[in-house]
Amino acid sequence: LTIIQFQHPCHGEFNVPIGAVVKDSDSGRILLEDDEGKEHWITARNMHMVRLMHPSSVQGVEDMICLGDLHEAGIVHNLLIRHQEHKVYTYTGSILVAVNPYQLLPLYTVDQIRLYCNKRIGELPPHVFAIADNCYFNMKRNKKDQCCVISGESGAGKTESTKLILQFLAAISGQHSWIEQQVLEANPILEAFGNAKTIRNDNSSRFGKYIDIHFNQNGVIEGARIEQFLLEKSRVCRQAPEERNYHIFYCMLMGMNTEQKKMLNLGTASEYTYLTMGNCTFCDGRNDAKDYAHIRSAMKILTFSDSEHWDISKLLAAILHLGNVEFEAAVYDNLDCSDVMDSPHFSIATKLLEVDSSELQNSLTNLSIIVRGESVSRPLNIVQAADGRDAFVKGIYGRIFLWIVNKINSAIFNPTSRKAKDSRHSIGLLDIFGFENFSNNSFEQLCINIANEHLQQFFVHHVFKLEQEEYRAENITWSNIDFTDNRQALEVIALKPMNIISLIDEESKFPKGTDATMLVKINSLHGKSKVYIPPKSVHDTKFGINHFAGVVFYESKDFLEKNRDTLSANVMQVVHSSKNKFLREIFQHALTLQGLDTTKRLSTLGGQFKQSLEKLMKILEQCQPYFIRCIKPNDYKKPLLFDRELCIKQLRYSGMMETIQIRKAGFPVRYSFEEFFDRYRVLLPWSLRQQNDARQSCISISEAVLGKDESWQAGKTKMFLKDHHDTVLELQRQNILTDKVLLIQKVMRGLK
Ligand code: AOV
Ligand code: MG
Repeated sequence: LTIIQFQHPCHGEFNVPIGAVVKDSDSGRILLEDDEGKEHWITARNMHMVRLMHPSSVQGVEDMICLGDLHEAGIVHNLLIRHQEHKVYTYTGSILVAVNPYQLLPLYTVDQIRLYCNKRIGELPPHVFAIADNCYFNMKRNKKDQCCVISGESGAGKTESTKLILQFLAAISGQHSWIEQQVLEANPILEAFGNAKTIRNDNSSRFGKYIDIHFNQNGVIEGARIEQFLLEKSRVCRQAPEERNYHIFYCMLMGMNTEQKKMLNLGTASEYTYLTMGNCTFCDGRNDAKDYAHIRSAMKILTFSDSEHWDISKLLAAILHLGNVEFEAAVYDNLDCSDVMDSPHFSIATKLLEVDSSELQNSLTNLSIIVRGESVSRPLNIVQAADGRDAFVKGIYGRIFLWIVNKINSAIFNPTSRKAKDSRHSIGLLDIFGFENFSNNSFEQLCINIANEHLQQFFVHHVFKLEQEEYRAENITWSNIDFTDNRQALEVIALKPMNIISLIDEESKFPKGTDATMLVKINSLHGKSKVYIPPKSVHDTKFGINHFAGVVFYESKDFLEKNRDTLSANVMQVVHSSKNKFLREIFQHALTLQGLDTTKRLSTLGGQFKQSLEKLMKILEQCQPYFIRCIKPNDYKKPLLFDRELCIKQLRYSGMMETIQIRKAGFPVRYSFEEFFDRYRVLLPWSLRQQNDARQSCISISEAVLGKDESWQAGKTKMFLKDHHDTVLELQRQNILTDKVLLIQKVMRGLK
């Protein structure tokens, strides 16, 4: 059998060769079976499309820098055959590529954790545990904070990878302590309140998180801190078809006992408007009742008291009842007005929120505005009233979420652990919402995609730019590798003066600004930019952005309102006069979190998000980063289905091809001569120990251990190595040190 590649004529944009074996032949034709099992006859006329595959592609390789066929077809073929063999992970040097298997594989057992503990990358088959272990090892060895940046589109496996790393770190840091348990149990709570079923992912993260795990001098977990980014609040009131609201609502309704439900007047999910907009109240493969029990026990572990849990439940129930409140049109003084329709839901909501019923009614159907220093009340029509109610609900839910994150932090954050900063270090795990492109995209998608744009820039900057700049500065023999840089796009969208986000922000602060005036401004400033695609006509409200991962069209309607994210003064008044202490507390707490007092103007959602992203990027820049690229193999959440085009698209925009090239040619591991000599002096041959030139000693060590080829280089101030050199050096050092210890033990025994 010959393994070959052939060009399939009908693959359009994704026309890359497919791997195949020759099955049969007859006069002038050959029959190929491609790597998905499909058969194709190739005639003599098309034989030029067929070529031999490199032997390394036949079995596949664990590290793509060893791939002989270094082109898209080779990469995809390698991932595909590994995927078919349930091999989820593949390296590109120390960068991990993880293809979502969509099935539970026996890869994450206690035995596997033990196996990967204290092993260098490359010693064992690629694994997310190996990345976690090397993060931990490097933190201790280099005494430097580490971070894992996990990227990939929605459903690719970022959140699962994050959980696996956390589980591994908790296991190897080794104390089975309360704090480790608490850090692990924070997840089910965050996911209950911040994840939901979307069409892309049954457990889609609707917020971003950065978990910073703090270790003491001995490498034991001492605490952690969770930073959250921009929860998608609109989901509380509205869900697209086949999507759900946040898990917690369904879990609560399935898991609470009858008595509790009676106290909150709750029924089943199908009775609530807010839970049925997507026409989907169940999610295959999830057990809401069981999850509720887990959430409850996790809350106990994280020191939520029973009364705090009850306070949260009351507000969640109030949200559901408010969602069922309807408005009827009325006309007073020739003005379109609205009244709250009579229903038990309104009075139950009033009771749960512990507010005055007529005050709440008044605040939902009227708007106070200040005219010439005096407060004037204006009636709202039924649409405006419903919008106001939704804004109130989103305000409550968003603040519950912030309060919960803060509560979790107060349990897991150990303030003393950050004091002695020199001796204690951390590993940060970044798990944000993946790149999204739905048929209808709004302000939330823009924010999500900007966050992904930032991450891609961080990757490009680290893997391509910094690295090549350093080669030049250190006089390393190097031929430049081209790469696609999303810097310019990011500048237009979010960084340079008058960027798109800042224009949206500016228009939001402008009292007369509308979505339409906002579009006019963006058009006039960016109409000619390659990054921005203006609406097709004056009536069109959609604009496009050319992101690194593809063009996304955004519906500009409601952008300003979503960005302003304010509640009317009437609603705030109702909150302040509420007898529900918890309701008052979460509103007060949110203000202190933003560092604002009530008199100051709240900053916009986009503004806050931009600020928190920039802060995050600064933190990441201080760390030694590891990258995990999650790939989604198909759109159907199915095991063993590998959609070649979908994968090629993801590999392309993530710059995988160039990444393999630079990792193959480059020297991602760098040590100053002093660092290198300090650590590996034991590897210096005896005959050369008299040398006192640091550079020369490092070269001698490398020649002795790594050989005299061109695969490593000595620069002006540093040694430049490949990922596998680091592994070889560490293993040899370990061996020599172990031998020495054994020798000393032997001598000691002899002395006795
Ligand atoms: P995401 O975090 O990248 O999407 P998840 O980590 O939630 O994606 O993964 C989506 C689903 O894929 C999970 O619920 C699992 O069913 C499955 N999955 C992922 N990784 C594995 C694995 N290693 N083994 C088995 N199944 C897996 V999003 O948060 O939507 O951007 O926002
Ligand atoms: Mg996720």
